[in-house]
Amino acid sequence: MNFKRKLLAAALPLAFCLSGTAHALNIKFAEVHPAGYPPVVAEQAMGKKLEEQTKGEITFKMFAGGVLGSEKEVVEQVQLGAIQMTRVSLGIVGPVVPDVNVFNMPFIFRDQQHMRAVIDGPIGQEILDKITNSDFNLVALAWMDGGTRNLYTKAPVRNMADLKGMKIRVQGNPLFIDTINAMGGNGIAMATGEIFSALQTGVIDGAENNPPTMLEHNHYQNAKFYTLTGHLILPEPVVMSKTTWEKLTPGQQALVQKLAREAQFEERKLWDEKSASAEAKLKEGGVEFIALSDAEKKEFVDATAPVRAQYGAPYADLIKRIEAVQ
Ligand code: BDP
Repeated sequence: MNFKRKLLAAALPLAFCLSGTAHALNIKFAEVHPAGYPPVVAEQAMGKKLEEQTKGEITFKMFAGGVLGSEKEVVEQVQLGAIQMTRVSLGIVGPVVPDVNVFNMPFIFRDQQHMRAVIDGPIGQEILDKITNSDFNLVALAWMDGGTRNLYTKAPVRNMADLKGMKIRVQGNPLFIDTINAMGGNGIAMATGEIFSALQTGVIDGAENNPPTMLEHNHYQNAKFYTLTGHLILPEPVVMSKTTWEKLTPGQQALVQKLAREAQFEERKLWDEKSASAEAKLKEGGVEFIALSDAEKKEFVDATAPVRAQYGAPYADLIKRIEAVQ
């Protein structure tokens, strides 16, 4: 190579960088759920629109099925900017941003419709902003629906007394351990990916989750009783690393925000379909759904009142506003 050519070769990458066309921003999106799961589908649709509408300035790749790690590990990577986006259960965010724990309290929402009305309105935005304005280097963009969580166990739980002493897996948040303990069980935190074998080997007696997770993560194979406690209705924020966010132009930021919000409503439709089909498949797979009478359910609600009192104390006004949402 002669000298002139060498100079050209050295200058070219720089020229591309300056023109801004050569270095697309690549988004790796981490999901603990498998391909085809409602949020995964909605997030992929969001990514596709993002690629199209930025004409490839932003690229998007989904890493489903937990291949990039547990939710806790992924959140840490997103904080560092090594992974650009993820959706996590709010349960995992609580220990990092305690203000969000109001939504993580047992029986804080009356039902799924109430939760949706709250997350769609100003309170939902306030909680997203709490995440964004915390020191944790995340920008919270929208909410995915994660349905209602009920107990599933190897031996039937037909009332609260049956739960006594049972080891129940929860997400890594002390609030959830306290919740299960208040119900008489023994809350044990572990990552999603460990539940299947923990149920199989009897390390735990049960777990708690929505029907799609119980089905798609195969937990029903070793836990055949599903008690409809409805103790948690957890929405799930879609977050971007602030490090990534700050690399976007204001126009790109607005687009990401808009598309994430669209995904919030698209996922909801998918969620309702999936919940219904998961319920049917679980029943076909031999799972007994155990309905509770009002009095039986009230036992669970009353037993967890101290947890709400403890964790909700700093947020009395917010809780009143949540209760007032119709
Ligand atoms: C599912 C959530 C997922 C959690 C999982 C769990 O969608 O984000 O990781 O529960 O309990 O419902 O670990």
